[in-house]
Amino acid sequence: MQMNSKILFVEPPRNFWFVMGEYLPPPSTLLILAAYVERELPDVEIDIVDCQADRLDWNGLEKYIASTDPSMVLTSGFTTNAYSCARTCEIAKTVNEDIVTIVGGIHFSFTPEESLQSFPEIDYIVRGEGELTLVDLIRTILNEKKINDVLGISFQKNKKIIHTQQRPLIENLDSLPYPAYHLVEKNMKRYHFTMMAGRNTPYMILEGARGCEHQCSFCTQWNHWGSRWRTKSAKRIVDEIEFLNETYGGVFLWFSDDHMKLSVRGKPLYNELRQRRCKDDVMLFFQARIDDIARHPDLIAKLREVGTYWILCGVETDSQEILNEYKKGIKTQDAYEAMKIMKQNDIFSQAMFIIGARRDTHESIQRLREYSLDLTPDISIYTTLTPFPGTTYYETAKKNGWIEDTNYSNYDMAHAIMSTESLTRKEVQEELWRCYRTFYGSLTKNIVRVLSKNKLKRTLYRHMAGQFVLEKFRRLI
Ligand code: B12
Ligand code: SF4
Repeated sequence: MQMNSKILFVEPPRNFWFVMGEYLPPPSTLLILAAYVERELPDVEIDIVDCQADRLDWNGLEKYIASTDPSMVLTSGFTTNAYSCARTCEIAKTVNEDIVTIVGGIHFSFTPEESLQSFPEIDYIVRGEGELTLVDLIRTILNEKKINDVLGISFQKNKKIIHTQQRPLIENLDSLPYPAYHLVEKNMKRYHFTMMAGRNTPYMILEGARGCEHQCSFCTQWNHWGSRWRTKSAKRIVDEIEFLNETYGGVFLWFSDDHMKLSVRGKPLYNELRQRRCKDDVMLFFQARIDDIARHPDLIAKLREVGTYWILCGVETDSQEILNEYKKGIKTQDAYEAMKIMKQNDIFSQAMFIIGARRDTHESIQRLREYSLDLTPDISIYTTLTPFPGTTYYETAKKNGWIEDTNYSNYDMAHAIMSTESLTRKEVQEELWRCYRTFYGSLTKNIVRVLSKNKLKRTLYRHMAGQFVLEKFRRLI
């Protein structure tokens, strides 16, 4: 029987990250992939179901798949979402065992052997960059050609796991189409990030660059993207910003880029944006390294003029020794400079910290807490060192038997996964709670913050200082 050419991208029901409050993100990865398939395979019928936005639980998803009768079901997730991806495939197979199930993304790219063994409901794993491989795979399946010729996939055949050769990366990211927001247009009003931009501010994710040329030991991103940083041109990025703003009213725009690389893109982005009307309407969020910010105060001031509103940066720890161990390549002093520059330019500063390094003790984490207070970022997010598959840290931790919790649902950086040399996993979890309590629990500081003139700051502190976040962290102990 000839297979129909209907493919369904699924954003499955997921648990959200309670730390950042109430939000509903657009399924950015699926939109990026769907746009490419739509352009390259115009005869293929594409649908996206976003279970969060459509308020579908697992039963609802099953009914949706049954009623739309796709021949392929595709989904994406990172480590903490691995089981929800597998469950999506399982449900597709329950509806109709002939549905071909395809998954991709960081987690599956680094665990193809393990994932295919644990989840027989997954037919194909697309490793690494998805666009070209996915189009090749769909075409090959529909035309019943030889699967082994598709580069960059892993699958099982006759109980044997096959990994085809890695596919080379796309050289020109400008060649990619805009993400397919038109396929989720009915949900546009639902995508929001209350704490970061307000409940009614349209929230969209866009991609300017892929990868990173640094090699931090706890991070998957450089490895996933072949240790390279590739960017779209400034014109293309700004065209995309303008398009999202003018077509869908996107205001809070979140760059998915792992590394802003101001030294290369700061000036061209400013020059492009300053000529566009949308600069007065958008609220741009991006992630930058603290050394990059510290070295480019002029560019931060310029990017503020054209809508930059919130910057997230990985400060990680106060200990230079641990920073070196992480291969982070920054100096603790850079963080003071970066925070000062963001403050001077009235940009919301979000500092990320990691606790639970092997040599961490109660005292060293106390020092990290004091350092985080001393830096005075607008918001501090503390996380536990998490051995994500694909990181060099994971390899070390696995070899040394440090990984105590192998339940991937807990790999959300809020659960302690490992002990340290002197702290048990429970003690690391307690320390994490203490970090939040110290930063957000001070009554006097919070009264000042909650009375801030800035409405978003008030919302944020009310959320963080409120019992909800602290209580959630306490319950994890
Ligand atoms: C935006 C974002 C979010 C958004 C929501 C994302 C969403 N749409 O659901 C929010 C803010 C909610 C979020 C939350 C979290 N996030 Co987040 N997030 C990102 C970010 C910055 C961008 C995601 C994105 O759009 N990428 C762009 C796309 C194109 O890249 P991609 O997903 O890798 O997809 C490509 C390939 O991998 C492949 N592919 C991927 N999936 C599939 C599927 C198929 C079928 C195929 C064929 C191919 C394919 O093709 C794509 C195109 O080439 C990434 C960092 C990053 N740059 O990816 C972190 C990241 C994914 N988040 C991360 C984490 C840890 C989290 C949190 C757990 C905690 C936290 N600290 O934020 C929570 C978990 C929430 C939850 N329960 O799901 C980590 C994951 C690490 C890991 N290895 O698991 C990342 C990598 C950040 C980092 N630097 O470590 N996140
Ligand atoms: S943590 Fe940041 S700087 Fe380090 S490798 Fe990952 S993306 Fe690059």
